[in-house]
Parts: sequence; C-alpha cells; structure tokens
Amino acid sequence: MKPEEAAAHIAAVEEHGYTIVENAIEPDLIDRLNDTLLRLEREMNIVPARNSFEGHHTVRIYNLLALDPVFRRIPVHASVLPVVEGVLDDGCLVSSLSSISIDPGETAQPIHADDQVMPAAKPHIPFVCNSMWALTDFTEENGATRIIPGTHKRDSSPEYGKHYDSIPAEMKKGSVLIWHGSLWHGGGANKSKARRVGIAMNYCAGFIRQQENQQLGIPLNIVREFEPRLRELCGFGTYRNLIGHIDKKTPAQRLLDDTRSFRSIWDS
Ligand SMILES: O=C(O)CCC(=O)C(=O)O
Ligand SMILES: [Fe+2]
Repeated sequence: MKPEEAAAHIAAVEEHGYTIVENAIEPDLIDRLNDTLLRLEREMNIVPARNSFEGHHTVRIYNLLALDPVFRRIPVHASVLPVVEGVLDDGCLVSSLSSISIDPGETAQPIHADDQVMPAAKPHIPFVCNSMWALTDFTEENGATRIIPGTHKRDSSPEYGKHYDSIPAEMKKGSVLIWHGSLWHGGGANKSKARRVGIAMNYCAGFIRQQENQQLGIPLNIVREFEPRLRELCGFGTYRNLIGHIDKKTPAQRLLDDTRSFRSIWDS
C-alpha cells in the first residue's frame, strides 16, 4: 500500500470511524483461508457458542495463530497493517485473531463498541483498531457488519440490546473493513441461503492488555517459527522499550533466543 493511500484510510478512520480497503487479500490466500477454516471446524468439531453476542448460528474459531501457519500472513499483511499502525502506532499488538462465519438464519448481533469493557471516559484515543476480512462477499442480506458512522466520537458506548439505526458495510470478497474500537457496530442478520465468512483481525495499543492472551495461548515452539515482526505483534517485544519487559530484556530475548540488541528506556 502506498503511503498516501494509507494516509487516506487513516484519515477516514479518524473522521468516520471506519474505512474499507478493497482488493486487499490475494485470491490464493482467500482460498487457503476458507479451506483451512472449514477443515478446522470439522476436525475440532466447532459449533456455535449460543449466546446473544457470539450468536446462535455463528461459528467462531479463536486463537487462529496457534492452529495453522496460513494465518501468519494476516497480522502482518501489507494492505492492512500500515493503516492500523497509523491509527494506533507501530507498537500495536494482535489483540485477537478469530473467524466469524455467520450461517443463514442468524439474527443481528447487538450493537456494541469493541472497547466498551475498558473503563476510560469517551471519546478517547483509539485503544483498539479492528478489521474484518471478507472471505465471501459481504451483503446486507448475508449479514455484512453493521456500522454507525461517527459514533467513535460519542461520549458513551451503546446500550446492549437496544435498537439503533445502522448501515451495512457491504464489500466484495477480498476486501477488509477497518474500524476504530469505539465505533458502534455489530454483525448483521443472515437472511440469505449461504454462509458469510469473515476473519476478525483485531489489534490493540501496545500499552493495554490483548483480548486473547497471545503469549500463553500460542505454544512457544510455534512462536519460534514466526518472523520477527509477527513475534512483536504478538507481544514478544516491548512497548517503547518499557512495557512488557522481563528483567530489562524483551520476551523474545528471554524466551525465543532473539539476539538483537535492546536498550531499556531507562538506559537510553
Ligand atoms: O461478524 C461481524 O460482522 C462483527 C462481529 C463483531 O463485531 C464482534 O464479534 O465483535
Ligand atoms: Fe465487534
């Protein structure tokens, strides 16, 4: 992605709370992701969680980085990460990586903000920047994510379960929706005859806690295979050479044999 293109997306997230990157995902990657998700669902016998938030006809697979190497291409993807780094900063982290497959018959998810459990006065700088990767077309009929533009600037989060007027973030397979963690939104109802498949690639600022615990949730022998940037994004670096250190070394130095030099903020 060209810097001016990234800048336009970053400005859109700041102003409207969201943006869509079209043709972001390579067709071969879309196919591999779809195939892998179906295989995991089958092999791991994954079924809907059956609650109002995760849905009654929605299959969600969590902790994807622990499950197959193909998912490693997502957090570092050049069509999305520069935008997220502009919204948060380059110390951002993978907060969670999961799939959300909405099956026919699913009703709309309650409108929410992904950062609403965080007890900070709103509006605030983005602590969270999330993305939805369209592995099928996203249409109003099949449950495209519903959004309420501009709501990231409000002074509160929505009331859970209340109706709000929203618009569907329709996009073609291969596109990615990126939003500010305070934006009011929710998964749509699927009134079509086919599944809507998305991957929720969620990031957070480097100074807050990740939603899925990447350091404990991904076996270290798998993290050792990650490229350096992916290790950092999973929390094996530090934020501003301070937050997350272990005895003044990075987790990657202590646990993964990273030999790159590191100076703590205090020594600099
Ligand atoms: O599936 C979607 O379109 C959105 C899901 C969502 O917002 C969430 O689970 O936090
Ligand atoms: Fe959400």
